[in-house]
Amino acid sequence: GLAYPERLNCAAELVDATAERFGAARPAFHDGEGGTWSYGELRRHVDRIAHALTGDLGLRPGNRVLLRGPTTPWLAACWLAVVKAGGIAVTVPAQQRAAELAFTAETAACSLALCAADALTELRAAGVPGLAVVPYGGDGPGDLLALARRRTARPFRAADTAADDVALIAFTSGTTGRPKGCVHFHRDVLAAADTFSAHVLRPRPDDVFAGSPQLAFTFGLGGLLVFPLRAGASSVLLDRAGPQQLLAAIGRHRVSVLFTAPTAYKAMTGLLDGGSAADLSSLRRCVSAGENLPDAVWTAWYTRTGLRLINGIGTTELLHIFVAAADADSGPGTTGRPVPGWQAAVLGPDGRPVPDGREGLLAVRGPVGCRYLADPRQTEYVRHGWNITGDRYVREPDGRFRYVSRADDMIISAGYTIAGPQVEEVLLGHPDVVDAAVVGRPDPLRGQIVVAYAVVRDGVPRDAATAAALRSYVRARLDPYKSPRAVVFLDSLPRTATGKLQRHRLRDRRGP
Ligand code: 3SK
Repeated sequence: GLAYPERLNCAAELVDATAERFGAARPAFHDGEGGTWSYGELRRHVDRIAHALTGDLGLRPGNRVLLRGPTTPWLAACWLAVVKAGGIAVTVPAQQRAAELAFTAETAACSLALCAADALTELRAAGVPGLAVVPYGGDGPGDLLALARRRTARPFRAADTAADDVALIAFTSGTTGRPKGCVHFHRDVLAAADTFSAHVLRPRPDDVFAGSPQLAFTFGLGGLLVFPLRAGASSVLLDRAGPQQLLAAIGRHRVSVLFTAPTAYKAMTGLLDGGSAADLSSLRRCVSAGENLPDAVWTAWYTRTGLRLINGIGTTELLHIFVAAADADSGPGTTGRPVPGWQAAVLGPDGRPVPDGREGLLAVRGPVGCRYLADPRQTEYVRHGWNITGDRYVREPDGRFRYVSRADDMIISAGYTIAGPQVEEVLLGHPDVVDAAVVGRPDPLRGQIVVAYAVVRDGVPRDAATAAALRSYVRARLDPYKSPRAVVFLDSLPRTATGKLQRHRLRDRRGP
């Protein structure tokens, strides 16, 4: 098991202890413009900011601090400084708008907000009473970094936090409704690194990490900040991290560890197939999570790069990945095994494990637990002593777990139960289909009918003939009742900021 000392500050562990263990001269962060900070520089920036937070801004242990800005080393340094000073980091996605910002700041009871100087308008428009907004990275005298520069260069003594004092509150991305704040301790942050990263990813100090998720999402916080720093490695923090920018960054920084979602792997493969030049020779570990990984995406990436994607499932509630397929376990159609330190089971409706090969709800338990901030949905997530993720899975006789669908993605039509994602996966294999979502639409005769929303390649007619071709393509590969009764063409599918499909928005659509 994981044994942490009773007094523990995860930011001090990630910066100070790593600098001492691996050397202060080693690179810690690269920005998108060619700048690099060593661990020594990172430590000095974090300490000066922490002095300014506690000295100029009156931050006290336990205060909640909203963090908002593009993914840069300065945002990461602010996060580390807040946590090192005993504050609680509440990072929001850079694109979050006023109404949502107000919801987050008020729900998490933030008293201070640190905001990139060029992104203040929306936060000011949120008008949260009692929230002091301090810019960073601007040129005003009250700018956090100006305050930090005027502060002593003496090392900052980390707040004497307990291992189970709160370090961060992360909000779920809202695939199923109103975002929920998830509370995580200092030890949870290190536990994510000491389970998934240490045992499955196995990074080395000379690794260079990069990826697309923002630090507001725990997928990104782990993959781009916590895991590289815990391993003495470095991380490329990119403000813009679309598929094109990722491909460019991999060659430029000799990236060896990549964290992104299946849609980005699919888009990168598409760019490479379309003739985009990219040097991927430095890559050795590629992690896919955030959504189910379609078989076609696994295979296309493997064919292109020779690398077996590390497929994982994680949640904001449990901070990071708890079931993963790497190395020999990795292949199309599997999420692999529980990460060492975690247990997983497939439960039936009575809360008991079902036999291998049978479908049920994925249940996990391990070193990190789900603690919602005052939300009654806690008792839906934590049941029978397990965390119920809301995903339907099968455990195969070889002990690997196979994804079926989100529990609420099942379509019941004329007495048949159909997993929408299975139909999507088939549609995605069609050469004209760029993106697809399959949901149930209420129907007086059948209860529900299967409806496919499809994004097709430029130039492909969005007409009845294409719809019929897609339906017969599915019929040729799945039981006929699974074939969509209607096909609707869209320019793009509704997705959250993390790229997760929002099927509920399609289910709520009236008409086509
Ligand atoms: O959002 C997710 O699905 C996720 C995936 C991996 C790690 C953490 C998270 C929240």
